[in-house]
Amino acid sequence: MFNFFKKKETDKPEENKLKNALSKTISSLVGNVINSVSGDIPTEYELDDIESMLIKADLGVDLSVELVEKIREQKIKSSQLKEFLKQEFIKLLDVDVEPELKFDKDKLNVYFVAGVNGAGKTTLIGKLANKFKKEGNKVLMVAGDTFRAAAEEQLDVWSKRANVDILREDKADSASLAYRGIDKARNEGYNVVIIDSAGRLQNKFNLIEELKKIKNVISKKIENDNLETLLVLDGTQGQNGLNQAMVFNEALDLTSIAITKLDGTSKGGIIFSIAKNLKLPTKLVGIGEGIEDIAPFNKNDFINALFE
Ligand SMILES: Nc1nc2c(ncn2[C@@H]2O[C@H](COP(=O)(O)OP(=O)(O)OP(=O)(O)O)[C@@H](O)[C@H]2O)c(=O)[nH]1
Ligand SMILES: [Mg+2]
Repeated sequence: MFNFFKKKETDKPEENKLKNALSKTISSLVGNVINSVSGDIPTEYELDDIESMLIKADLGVDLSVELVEKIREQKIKSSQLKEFLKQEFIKLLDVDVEPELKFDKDKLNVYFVAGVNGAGKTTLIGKLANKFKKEGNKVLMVAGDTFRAAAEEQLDVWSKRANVDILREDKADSASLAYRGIDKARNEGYNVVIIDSAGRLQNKFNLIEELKKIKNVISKKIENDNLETLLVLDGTQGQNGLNQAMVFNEALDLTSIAITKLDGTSKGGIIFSIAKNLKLPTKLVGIGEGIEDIAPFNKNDFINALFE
């Protein structure tokens, strides 16, 4: 049984951890909004304020305007505002796609991790490798960021922390390294391969072309295996992340998103914006710099953390 992605009813500490990490987002998206109204029905002035607050929480302009319009039209009372927001947020997350990270213990599971520099790719790979390893899997990391000098070293440190193997090679071509990583996994009985990639090349065009090449090579190697193409977005970057996601999705045909650095940001509204605009599931969230600071993105837990 792969426990990491199964909800554990008794897992209160995990829920508290998520709630703590989200504390600023909870204020920006829910607390401040609810506290901003005083009378029976929100006034026009208060509605304007709510709109600005939602935009600041990175829900996106369209969505913020749309929500406030609904509050106005449906004559939502101040006392109903919290429940109204909750129901709207639940609807937004109700994307019609598998929300759990692909994993099948009888297959080779390949995770190709992409994202702009500093988004948190390498850190996420360390955390994810650790989780998979603890669940009894044989994990191989591939140091696919061959561009930045210290990148392999950084992944190496994470491989030691997580106690998993790594395939690295100075100045290698990253697509060919990914190719060899999958071969190695097949030959040596690994069931999880996590491939890191560069976040910066000479320019953005080169980066996207390079990532496309790697994805192409990986796709050709995938037989009856699982491939998850994961985009890592920095949660503190808000709407910029949405634009990045569109570009990466176009190039790489993403299957999921991981949002990092949700701890300490008030801009967690980006999760709703992504769900609405991209129709791509957020499957993981990063909630700190430590190896355990990762959580599967569970819609109910997220909503509960925001509203309870
Ligand atoms: N607070 C917090 N910091 C994080 C989280 N994830 C990553 N970081 C920090 O973000 C910084 C960048 O993380 P990396 O994992 O190196 O990012 P990257 O995408 O691999 O960056 P490049 O290799 O330069 O493309 C590091 O200082 C991490 O410790 C998170 O969930 N919360
Ligand atoms: Mg990196």
